[in-house]
Amino acid sequence: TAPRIALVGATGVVGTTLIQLIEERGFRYRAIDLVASARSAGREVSVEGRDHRVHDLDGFDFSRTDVAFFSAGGSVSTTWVPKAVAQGALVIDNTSAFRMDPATPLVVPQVNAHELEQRPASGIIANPNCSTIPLVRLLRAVEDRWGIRQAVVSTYQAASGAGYSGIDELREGVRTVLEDPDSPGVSKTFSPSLAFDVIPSIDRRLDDGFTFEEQKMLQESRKILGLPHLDITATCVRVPVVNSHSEAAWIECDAPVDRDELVRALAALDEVTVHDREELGAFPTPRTAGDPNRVHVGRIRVTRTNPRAFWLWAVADNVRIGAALNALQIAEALVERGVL
Ligand code: 11C
Repeated sequence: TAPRIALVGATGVVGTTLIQLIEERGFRYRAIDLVASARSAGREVSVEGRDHRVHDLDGFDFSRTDVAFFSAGGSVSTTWVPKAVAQGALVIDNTSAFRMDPATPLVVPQVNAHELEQRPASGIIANPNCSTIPLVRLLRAVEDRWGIRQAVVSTYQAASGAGYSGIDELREGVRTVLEDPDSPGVSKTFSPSLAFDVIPSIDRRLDDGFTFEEQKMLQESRKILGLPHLDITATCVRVPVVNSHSEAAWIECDAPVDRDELVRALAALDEVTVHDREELGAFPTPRTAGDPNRVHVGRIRVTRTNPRAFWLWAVADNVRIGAALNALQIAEALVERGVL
């Protein structure tokens, strides 16, 4: 029978998108509970044409839940995921709280679905960071054919990575600065204001000068790909884009790379579109890439001075591919394997 599901963070940008994807993909469930903080509890949210009252997380009983999706932030997950697991729910967690826990698989179904054959020891399956997911989906194919020696990545991350408050702040900041170019803009979620600017700092700063977001790209990629020595370094940058993260990656391989073969290998991947026409405008951008359920790749260039290395440009909807869709695809894979 279909699972009983709970969505924690149901009114946030990831929770709202998860509901849309459940509807779009026809994910079958026996019961659905929408759960959120006290601030949003009591609201009515429609799922497949039926109104559901949002429950308060404080006091919610997970003993009637088969699988709980958590996307209400790291501190909510740190407190509540262990309680949900203790009450018997399997948790798919969208935050960084448990990703590096050795008993918790970190899964991108297109890469390591084999880790979903059984219920994990921790009772938790972690969903990776939104910039890591599209990258590892591409790196898997490169590693298998050419071997990866090193990858250098720059990200161009959208405001929606910080939820509705990030999107609202960008829109309000843009309006404010358009009216008064000397205004400092609006700066609560982002610092400084994101309007007409780019900010080379996402998540907290670590002792070595990298940010936690940059560290996630290294550590999570190693874990998902099962390559503990993989050499990836990143600079993560917030840009004034509403939705969809972009990345420029330079990847040096062990063997020389034939561009045509690389284009074919990437285009053959599940749910990946390679934009490789010669006309101007063939590259993907956050606003023009197209199908938000696919990873879009373009600007594939083998480095002239080093034929073992190449550049690519990737665009992926961070809320879908980078969060809600990946989480739902984990659940779909669990159902397919009879784990749920
Ligand atoms: C951002 N990547 O764009 C972040 C959001 O570790 O799940 C997701 C943070 C995380 O701001």
